[in-house]
Amino acid sequence: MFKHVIVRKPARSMIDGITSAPELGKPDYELAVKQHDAYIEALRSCGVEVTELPALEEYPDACFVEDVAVVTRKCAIITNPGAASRNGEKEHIMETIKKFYKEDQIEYIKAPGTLEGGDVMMVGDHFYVGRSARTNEEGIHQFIEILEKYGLSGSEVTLEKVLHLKTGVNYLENDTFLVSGEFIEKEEFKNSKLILIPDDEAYAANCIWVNGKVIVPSSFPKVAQLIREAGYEVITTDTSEYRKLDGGLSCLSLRF
Ligand code: CIR
Repeated sequence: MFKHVIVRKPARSMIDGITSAPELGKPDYELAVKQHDAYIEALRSCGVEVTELPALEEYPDACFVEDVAVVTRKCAIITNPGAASRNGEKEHIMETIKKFYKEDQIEYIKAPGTLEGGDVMMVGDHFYVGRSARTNEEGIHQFIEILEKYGLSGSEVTLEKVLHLKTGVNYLENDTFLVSGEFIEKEEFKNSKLILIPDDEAYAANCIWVNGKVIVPSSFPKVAQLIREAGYEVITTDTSEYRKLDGGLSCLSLRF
């Protein structure tokens, strides 16, 4: 069960955020704020307390707060984002993390290690880490060492086609994974229950399980239906403006 969620309001500068899909156009800031408010409401309806941090104009991508920390039931790990324009975001999450974790439960990924939270998928006490353009071998090594210190474990997952691990695979508890594209055949997930994401709804592989309910991006009816058929209550919320920056539902919050 999750009790707390941390989000960060989008900044007006988000129109200059990193994107691999400029053809989708620039985000509409006003609409992005409305979608963010609705996202917070969706989370609250799952019974969590939401801490909303102020926008950071100097960091266009800072609303994707998931990337700067990994929050576990034993410790919090401040990451070292691999995207140069995002690296400084980590300094702005520490104060909030310190409200929830004691000093000796807070760890740091250090250069030359890089790691972004979007590459980390929590499955109980095990953490899968994607080795991506943003998360390197040294970052993964440090991360697993930290986990082991707290009696947790981690393992690397290779990825080739997506930005972050959770762009393509997400855990819905109950030994159930949402898998798309390159993750459908991965050894790691083969023996679990898999919900296969159709290629034309690949963006919706990034859904979040929150206390028994699953938040799904709107306009992906096939995925919503598959998740309902798997027995979950589905809440939909629109993330169209974040999609323009390669961001999905998980990227917008830290859940713990
Ligand atoms: C970036 O490229 O860093 C942002 N535009 C999107 C980050 C998405 N975050 C995530 O998948 N956890």
